[in-house]
Amino acid sequence: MGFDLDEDQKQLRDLAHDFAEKEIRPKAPFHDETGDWPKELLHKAYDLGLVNVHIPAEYGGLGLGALNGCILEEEMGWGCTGIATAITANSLAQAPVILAGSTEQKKKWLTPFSSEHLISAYAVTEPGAGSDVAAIQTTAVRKGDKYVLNGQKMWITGAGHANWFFVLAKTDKEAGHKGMSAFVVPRDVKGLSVGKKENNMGQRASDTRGMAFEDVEIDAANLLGKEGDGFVIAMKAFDHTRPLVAAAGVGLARAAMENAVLYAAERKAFGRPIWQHEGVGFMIADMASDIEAARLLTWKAAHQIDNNKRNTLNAAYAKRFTADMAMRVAIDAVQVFGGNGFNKEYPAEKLMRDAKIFQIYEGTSQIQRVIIARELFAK
Ligand code: CO8
Ligand code: FAD
Repeated sequence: MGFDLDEDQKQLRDLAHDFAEKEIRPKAPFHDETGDWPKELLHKAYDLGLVNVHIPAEYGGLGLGALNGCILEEEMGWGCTGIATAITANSLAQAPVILAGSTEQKKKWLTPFSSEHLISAYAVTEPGAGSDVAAIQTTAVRKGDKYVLNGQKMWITGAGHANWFFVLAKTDKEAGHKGMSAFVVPRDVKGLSVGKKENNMGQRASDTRGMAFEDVEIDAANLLGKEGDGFVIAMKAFDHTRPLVAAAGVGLARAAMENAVLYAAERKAFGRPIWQHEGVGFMIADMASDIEAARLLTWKAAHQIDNNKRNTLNAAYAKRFTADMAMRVAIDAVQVFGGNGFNKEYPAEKLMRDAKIFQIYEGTSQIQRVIIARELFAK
């Protein structure tokens, strides 16, 4: 792998950048302020082919590799990570079906995305268990050719608009992570209810909700893999999606740095542009070099997927480093802007609020360190 993008990748980057600049950025403040779901933007992204990009060609998708997905994601994250999350959440829910679904299941659940703008959501976290996935309480009990689901999910991105959900549930409550199974649950089933949109600190364009399952019956054919495979399916999906999330974090940090550079060149204190004061210039130098480092980690984790190598360790490196880096860069951008950094008329404030979630969702920064330490000591 070289460090230069090929012509196709440059085109992809430019397409996504153009969309981010001309469509996402102008509307981002409105969606941040109101929390309105960016339906029109999602439709436009769909029409441009920027959504569902990882669905294999034989199921009607673009079959885009992980590295290309990261290139796309960085640009959309540069535009607005709230809107980028709303757009990309489909990929997270689709990943387990791509990885573990049978041909029939892939045809049934993935192919419709090619002809219609549909939404899918990934429902693993519960009110009582987020980091500790094996501690979830939702159950799925086999009854003839059906499974009956009971339980609750929390913080599910896109839940208010999803046509179907990837759901992790326990088919054997006594067997820990080996008793977990993975299902596709259509939205229109009896007993499934979705809560109100949560009023979050950042990424407010994205939709996050709780869900409840009360004697929800689904076809047994919606089980992905075998009973007991669910935990590993969910983990393998994270290996694929953590680099994408990291790429969006790189995009956010890049936006914060660019704003800081422009401001620090313009704003004067003590008779010179503030970047010429070492305290400010060094902050921006750190931003720039950390962004480069984060992108390289992210691309390496993606490159491993594209070369059929297990990337658990590198996905965790990328997610941890990028999340912490994006938060640090966004905080420093506020500092560069001084009082204006604390004000909603300037861009740094929103970027700082949006950055925080990178250290929480798709596995917190602590959990990434847990994974890194385990992987290192397992060797
Ligand atoms: N690949 C294959 N197998 C794996 C993997 C993997 N990556 N990880 C673990 N396993 C296997 C282990 O080898 C082990 O196998 P065995 O039973 O044979 O020994 C088994 O799974 C159990 O593994 P662990 O002992 O490591 O399991 P633990 O219970 O200790 O927990 C974790 C492991 C890593 C802490 C796990 O619980 C975890 O990842 N927690 C974080 C949860 C998380 O990331 N949640 C995110 C929810 S989704 C979300 O936030 C979406 C945000 C919206 C984003 C939208 C844009 C895309
Ligand atoms: P907890 O697990 O209770 O953790 C609380 C604190 O303890 C954290 O700081 C954590 O790092 C720390 N901690 C826990 N265990 C350890 C440990 N072993 N070592 C060190 N520190 C530890 N989930 C989905 O399934 N699908 C989604 O689409 C989705 N989207 C989300 C969108 C948003 C906006 C938010 C806020 C969350 C979303 N989540 C989603 C859930 C998200 O993945 C969880 O919030 C996250 O994994 C943390 O789980 P928790 O909130 O239960 O925190």
